[in-house]
Amino acid sequence: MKDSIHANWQMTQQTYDENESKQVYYFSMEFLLGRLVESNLLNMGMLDLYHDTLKSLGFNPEEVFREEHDAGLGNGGLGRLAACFLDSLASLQLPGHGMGIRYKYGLFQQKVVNGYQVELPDNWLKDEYMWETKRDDKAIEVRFGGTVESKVENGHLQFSHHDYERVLAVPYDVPIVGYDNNTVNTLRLWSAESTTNSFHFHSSRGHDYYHYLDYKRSIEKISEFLYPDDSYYEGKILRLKQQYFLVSAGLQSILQRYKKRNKPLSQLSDHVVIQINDTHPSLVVPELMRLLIDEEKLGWDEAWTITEKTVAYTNHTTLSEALEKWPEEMIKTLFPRLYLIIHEINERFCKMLWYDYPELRDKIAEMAIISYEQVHMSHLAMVGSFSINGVAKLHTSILQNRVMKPFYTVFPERFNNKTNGITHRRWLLNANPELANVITEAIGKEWIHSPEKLTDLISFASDSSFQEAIAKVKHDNKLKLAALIKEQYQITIDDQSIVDVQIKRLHGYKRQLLNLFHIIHLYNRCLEDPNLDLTPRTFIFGAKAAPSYSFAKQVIKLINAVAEKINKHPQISSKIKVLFLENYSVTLAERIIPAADLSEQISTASKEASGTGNMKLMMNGALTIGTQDGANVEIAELVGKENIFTFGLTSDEVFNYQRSGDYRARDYYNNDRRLRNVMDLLVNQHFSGDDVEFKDIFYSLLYNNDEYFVLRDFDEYIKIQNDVQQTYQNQTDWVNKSIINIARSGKFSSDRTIQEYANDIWNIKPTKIGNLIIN
Ligand code: 26W
Repeated sequence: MKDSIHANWQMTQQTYDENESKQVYYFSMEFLLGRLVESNLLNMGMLDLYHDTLKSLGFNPEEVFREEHDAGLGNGGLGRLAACFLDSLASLQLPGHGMGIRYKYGLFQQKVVNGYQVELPDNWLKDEYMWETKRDDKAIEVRFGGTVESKVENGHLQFSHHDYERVLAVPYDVPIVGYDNNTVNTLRLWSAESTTNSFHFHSSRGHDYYHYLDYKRSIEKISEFLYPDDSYYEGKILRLKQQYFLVSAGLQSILQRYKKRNKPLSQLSDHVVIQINDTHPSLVVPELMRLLIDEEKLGWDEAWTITEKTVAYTNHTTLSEALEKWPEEMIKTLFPRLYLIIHEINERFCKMLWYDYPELRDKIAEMAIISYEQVHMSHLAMVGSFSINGVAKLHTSILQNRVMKPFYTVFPERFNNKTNGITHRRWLLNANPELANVITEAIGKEWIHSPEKLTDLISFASDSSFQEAIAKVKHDNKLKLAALIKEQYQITIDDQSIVDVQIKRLHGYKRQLLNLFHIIHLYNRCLEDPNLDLTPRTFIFGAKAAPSYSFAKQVIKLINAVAEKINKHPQISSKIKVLFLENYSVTLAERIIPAADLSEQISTASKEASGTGNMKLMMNGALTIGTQDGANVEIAELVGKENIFTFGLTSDEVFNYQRSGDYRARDYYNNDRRLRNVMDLLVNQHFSGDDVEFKDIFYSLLYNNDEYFVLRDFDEYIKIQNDVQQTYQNQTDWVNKSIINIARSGKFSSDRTIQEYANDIWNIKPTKIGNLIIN
């Protein structure tokens, strides 16, 4: 398999060069690939053959595939989106590649010990990584620190950089295999290495060898680990170094390849487009300017025209605590030349605002790239790119009308929406082959190439034999998940129960706490009335918390404490089970999602930019219980309000509360007995022998006025959860809704998303790769 991939890989790159196809480079600090053996076999059309061969040799294919370690080079949504995009680019025969970092350690492995999250290093490269190819011949030097001098030469101001630290960036290429075509694109992951010739040995200095080892360590640190922060910005100097390392190595390698085409730099944007995944790689703007001005000797205006036409920016969050702002001093010290360039971009931008937008004069301080000794990366990204996009309709409109409003006034033509998507090949065809088969039997296999064809299933929604087949697949998948849970946790789950899942990073705004309050409320009701008629439910959580986010870690402990109490209760445990599955990852998601009935998408409205787990679950036949947030809004539009469980504050209501300041969490506590009965259990040692264990959670709700409106949405959530149970009791009705959800999910294939990026932003077309003639 590897050989045929490598042959197609070479062929693809050669064809791109010969045809001079325009190339997209997707710059991202994260690529959350998961495993590749099975998905590559699937895309190569060899999965069935391998299955049969392994079986005939006496192996269990699943056990064999389990040997592969997940490539966990991402935190959550942003990183997994990048991986889905690569799959779609290759499958649509588009010349698009990833640029990332080859972290020695991926996202930490999570263990749950005594209910607490413990983080262990993810040493994914311990055994050789079969998919990567090291390209020493393509190594590039990246420079940090030092000083900059300027002098006038031939009437031009020239800058020279001295006393910098040299870091060698070595690329490791991973092939990205398209589905049922011959395309193989590249994910280029950069590793930081030192060379003895970049270190000055002085024979007179006795300790040089130790200095060298210190130096080597300090360089290798740059690509050592992925920061486990998701939606929370921390100004760590090493993270900034990582960002520049990716940007500088990536850009230099792109320019080297471009130059082989013998075209003038003025045409760069006809051949290359750079999409930046959030602001993390936004130093591409000043770095491209530096390369064009200092190395290629272009003038400022020409360099700026090229840069602005080449770079495009995607925003993935409006949370103010997640927007990157680096201290001016840090940028100045680490990248003295880039600092001067950013300063100049800022001066020109602010002047332009002053003269061309008199109505915005009082907004200049707020819009500046550098202000109050900080560099605002999103401002830099917006000023330096020709396209600015959000990731769901609601998110884009919040950017335009609120968070980035003055920028929208200045650059209205730059803003656009690209609703996220997921690759249906991994998340349906590969993760849930039984469902894929049932679909194909009903409507043929056209949907695999054209996922929007899934709408043909609509006419089967009330067909009883089709319903039966769909219900059987779900049940079989529950049995498989039950077996995994039994093996790992020695807990038996009821295969007739509603499988209710919330799988995503742990964060206040995602409101795992609201889900848990519903569970505790059901528990209280069972205690009050042992004969309560409750449809059995299995609540599944999967979530990693950032190691420094103590609130999130306490929520994990609380989930586990509640689980312990309920699962051990002699009567209640037959109706309710609560499971916190440790080490949530791409691979675990592939096991849970096919078995899910209910998809929890309950973020505080306005806070979840899009969500993509919502799409994966929908595509696998789960019904959504959700707020009107992110892409949930578009799911509701597609399936109709009778096929989704919507509740809670709207984003406008949330903004109004925030503006007026008249939300009073305590009133909800005082006025709702059920809520009081739930919350009091947190601080009266019911779930933990320790009465201070959960007090921070309790206080955040009552004394810090419940930032995420958990108490406000509690009542509506309980009510709609009751509707869920009612609907589930009528299986015909439930399965009918489930089929409608699957049928409408084709819109959320990342093929649709990538086609929109290709048409509206990148202006790229497919390049067909010929068949290799193998004699
Ligand atoms: C600098 C710290 C930091 C790290 C990561 C800040 C912000 C991030 C990401 C932008 C957070 C993220 O993953 N955002 C998610 O992106 C997904 C893909 O677009 C969306 O579906 C999620 O709603 C959004 O939270």
